[in-house]
Amino acid sequence: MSAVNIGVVTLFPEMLQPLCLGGVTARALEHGVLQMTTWNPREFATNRHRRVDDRPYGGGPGMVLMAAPLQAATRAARVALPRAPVVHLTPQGERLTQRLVHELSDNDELIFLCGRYEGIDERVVDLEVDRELSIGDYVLSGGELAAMVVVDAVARLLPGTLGCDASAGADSFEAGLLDHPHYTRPEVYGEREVPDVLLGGNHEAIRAWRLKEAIRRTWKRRPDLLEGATLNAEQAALLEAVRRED
Ligand code: 21W
Repeated sequence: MSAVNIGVVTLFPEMLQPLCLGGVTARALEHGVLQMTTWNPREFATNRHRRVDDRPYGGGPGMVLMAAPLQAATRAARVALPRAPVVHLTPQGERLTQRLVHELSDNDELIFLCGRYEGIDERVVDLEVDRELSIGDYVLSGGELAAMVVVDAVARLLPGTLGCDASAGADSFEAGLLDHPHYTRPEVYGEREVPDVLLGGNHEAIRAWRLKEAIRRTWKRRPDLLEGATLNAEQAALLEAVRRED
C-alpha cells in the first residue's frame, strides 16, 4: 500500500488532533501518504436542538447514539471514500492484532465509526458497518482513542515511515515473539553492564542471543503467544534451553 485516506465519524473531532501534532502520523500526514477527514454526526442532526443521543428502548442507564445523524454522517464519509470499509470501534468487536492491522492497511480508504455513550443504534451497524473492532478488554469512554490506536498502527506501515522500513519484519508480534532487551551507551550505567556478547561484534552470536532473550521473555510474560507460534528447530532448541535455565 502506498497511501491511505481515512475518514473518522466522531462527535469529538478535536480528540483526533494529537495525530496531526507529532510522531509517525503527523509525518505521514505532512508527506501526504496519510490523509484524514472527520465527519461529525452533530452536523447532520436535523432536529431543532441538533440532538444526537436518546434514551435506550427497554430502559436502563445511559444514552444511545441515534441512527439518523450517525447514518447521515457515515454516508457522507462513504461518498467521499467510496472504496472504504466501514469499521465500527466497539468493545463488542473482534480484538485488534497486528495481523488485522496489516489487513486494514491493504485498503487505500478506511472509515472509522466512533461510538459514545452506551453505544450506537444497532440498525446503523446493520446498514452501514462492514466490521467491528475492539482494541482490548478494558473500558474506554468512547471509540476515538481506539480509532487513534488503529490509525497509528496503520500509518507506521506506510512507505517512508519508521515501521515500514528495516524494522518491519523484525518487529515484535510480526515474528510472534516479544522483543529482546536493548542497550545503548554508556557501557556501564549505575554499575550495570551491557551484556558482553553485544560488545563483541560477532553478529551471529548477537543474533542468537537476541533470539534467545526474545524467546525467554515471551515464555515468561506471554506464554499464550508461544502456543500459537510454529517454532523452527533453532527456536525450539532455545525455548528448551530457556526452560532449563529457569
Ligand atoms: C464502553 C461503550 C462500554 C459502551 C457490558 C454490558 C471502542 C472500546 C470502545 C463504551 C460500553 C474499544 C456494558 C476497547 C472500549 C468504546 C465505549 C458498555 C456497559 N458493558 N476497545 N453493558 N474498549 N468504548 N458499557 O471501550 O467505544 S473500541
